[in-house]
Amino acid sequence: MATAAHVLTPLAQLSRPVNDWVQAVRELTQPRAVYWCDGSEAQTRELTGLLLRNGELHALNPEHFPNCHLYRSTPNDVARVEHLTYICTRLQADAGPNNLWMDPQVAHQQMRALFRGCMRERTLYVIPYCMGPLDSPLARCGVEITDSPYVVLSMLIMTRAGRGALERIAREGRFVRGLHSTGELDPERRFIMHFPEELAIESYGSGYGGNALLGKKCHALRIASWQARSEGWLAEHMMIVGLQDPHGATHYLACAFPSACGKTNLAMLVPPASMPGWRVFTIGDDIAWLHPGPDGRLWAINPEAGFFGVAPGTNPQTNRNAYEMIRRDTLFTNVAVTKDDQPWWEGLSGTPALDWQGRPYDPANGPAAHPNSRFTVSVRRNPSYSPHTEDPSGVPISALVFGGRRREVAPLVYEARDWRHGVLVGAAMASETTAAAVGQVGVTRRDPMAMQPFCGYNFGDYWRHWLAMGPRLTRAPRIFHVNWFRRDAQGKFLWPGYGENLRVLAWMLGRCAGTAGAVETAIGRVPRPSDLNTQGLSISPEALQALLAVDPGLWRKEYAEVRQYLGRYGERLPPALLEELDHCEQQL
Ligand code: SAT
Ligand code: MN
Repeated sequence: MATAAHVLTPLAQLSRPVNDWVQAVRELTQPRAVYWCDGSEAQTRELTGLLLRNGELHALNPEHFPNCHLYRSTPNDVARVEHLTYICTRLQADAGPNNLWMDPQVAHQQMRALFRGCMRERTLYVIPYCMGPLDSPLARCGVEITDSPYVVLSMLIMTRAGRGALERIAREGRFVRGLHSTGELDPERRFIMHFPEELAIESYGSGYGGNALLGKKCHALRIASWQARSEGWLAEHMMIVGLQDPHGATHYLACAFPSACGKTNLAMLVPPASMPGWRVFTIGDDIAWLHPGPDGRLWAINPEAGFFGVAPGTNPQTNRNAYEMIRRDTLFTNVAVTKDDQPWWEGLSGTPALDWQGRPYDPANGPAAHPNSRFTVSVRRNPSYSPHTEDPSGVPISALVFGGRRREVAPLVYEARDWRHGVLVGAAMASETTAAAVGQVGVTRRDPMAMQPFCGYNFGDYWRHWLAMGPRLTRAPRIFHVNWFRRDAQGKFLWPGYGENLRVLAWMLGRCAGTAGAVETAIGRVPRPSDLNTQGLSISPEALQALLAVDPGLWRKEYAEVRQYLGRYGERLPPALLEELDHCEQQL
C-alpha cells in the first residue's frame, strides 16, 4: 500500500496562480477536457498514440528511423508570420520602429473574441515548462496552454516540461503565460501577440514552430529580451559552441545568425581531417541567455532542450552529427518520404515517393520537402552534446560572433576593435531573407544582431543596453563578424563552409589568446591569408584574397545605408553608435 509520501500531488493543485489562470482560460475557450502535462514517458506515448490513430502523425520506417514520426502541417501554415506578430506595450515608442505595435487593451479584446469558445470539442493541454536547466538561477519558467497535441509533443522535446517545471513555478510564483490555439488555421484569423509588461503571449491561428511553440521565439527571445534589459542580462538569437583545441583547452563562442543561415550546422560542426586534435561540443543551436558573472566574464545558458532544425541540406557531408542525431526519437515536419517510409529532403540520396503535402512526388509541384521543413529532437541525441549544457551557471563565453548571408561587401571574417565597435557591427548586420519566415526569399534586409524578428522592444533601447553591458564585463568577450556566403562574379560561393568554418573560429580563438595576426582596416581587424590555417584546404590564393578583401567603395555605400537605417530610431538611438559610425567612415 502506498504511503502518503508516495502519492504525488495532482498537478492542478501545485500552483494556485497557474490553476486560477487555467480555469479562467477554460471558461473563455470552453474545452471538452483539460489535460495537465507531467512530462512523463507514459504521457508522451499516450499523445503519440492518439495522433497516430487520428492520422495527424505518420510513423516512419521503424527499422531505419525507430520512434520517428512525420507531421504534415496545413500548406498555408509553414513558417513564422512576421507581418502578424505584434508587441503590445502601453507606449508605442517602447516597441519601436522594429516591431508592429498594438495597444494592449485593443489587442486583448481582439484576441478574446478569437479565443472565445475556440476549444469546443477539443482538449485544453497545460504545459508547464522551464527555459534553462531546472536548477539554474538563470533559467525562467512559463506555462503554455494549447489545443494542439502536436505543439505538446514538440514542447516536450524543446523545453524541460512537466512536473519539475511546475514545482519551480510554485516556488517562484512567477511565470510567463502563453495562450495558444490553432483556431481555424485561417491566415486571415492569425495573430501572435506579446505583452512584455504582463509577461504574457497570445497566439491564434497557426500550429507552426515559432508561431506556436511559445517557449521558443515568443518567450525565450521577445519576452525574455524585455526581462533581460530590466534585470541586466541579454537574451539573444545565438547558438553556443565549445571548441576544444589540440592542447585540450575548451573555449566557448556564441554566434548570432538569422534563421536558416547555418547556426545548427556550425553548432555541431565536424572538424576537417586536416585539423587533427580539435573537438567540437554543442551547447545550443538557436538561443543564448547571457549573464555577466561575478568573475567579469559573460556566461551563457541554452534555454532550450531540443533542436528545431531545418531539414533540407542536412546530410552526412554537410552535418554528420545532425544526420546521425535524427535517426531516432525525432519528430519531422513537412519533409517528403521515400516509398519505404524514410524521411527525405533535397540534399539526400534516394528518391522521394510522396512530397511534403503527401502527394505523389511530381517535380512540377516544386521541391519534395518544404524548404522550411524541420526536425525536432532532444539535444541529448546529438553526438557532439556537451554535458555542460546542464551546468546551472552556464559556460563562459570567449567570443561573440555576428554573421549574415551576404553575396558581397562583408569579408569572410573581421574582428571589432572594442566592445563599442562590436555593438555597431552587430547593429549594422544585414542578411538575405530565407524560407523560415513568410515572404520573399533572398532579399537583403537589415537584421541587427539577427534579432529583427525577435527583439521585444525598441532597438534603440536595446543597443543602449548592449553598450552598457561592456563596461560591466572586466573580461568581455571579443566580438567578430563572419560571412560564409560571399560569392564570386559568377555567383559561386567562395568559401567551402561547413566543417571548414572551424579554420575561421580557430583564428578567433588565436586572436583571444594573442597568437593570431591581423591587419587593421577601417571596418576592423581582418586576417591576412597567412593568418588563417589553410593546411589541407583546397582553395585558390585568388579566392582567399577575394574573401578577405575590404572594398572601400562598397563600404562607403554600406555605411551610408547603415546611417540611414539607424536614423529611424531617432532620439532612442544611443549617440555612441553614431560616433562609432563616424569613426569607421573617417577610417575609410
Ligand atoms: O520557427 S522558428 O522561429 O522556431 C525557427 C526560426 O525561424 O528560426
Ligand atoms: Mn532561430
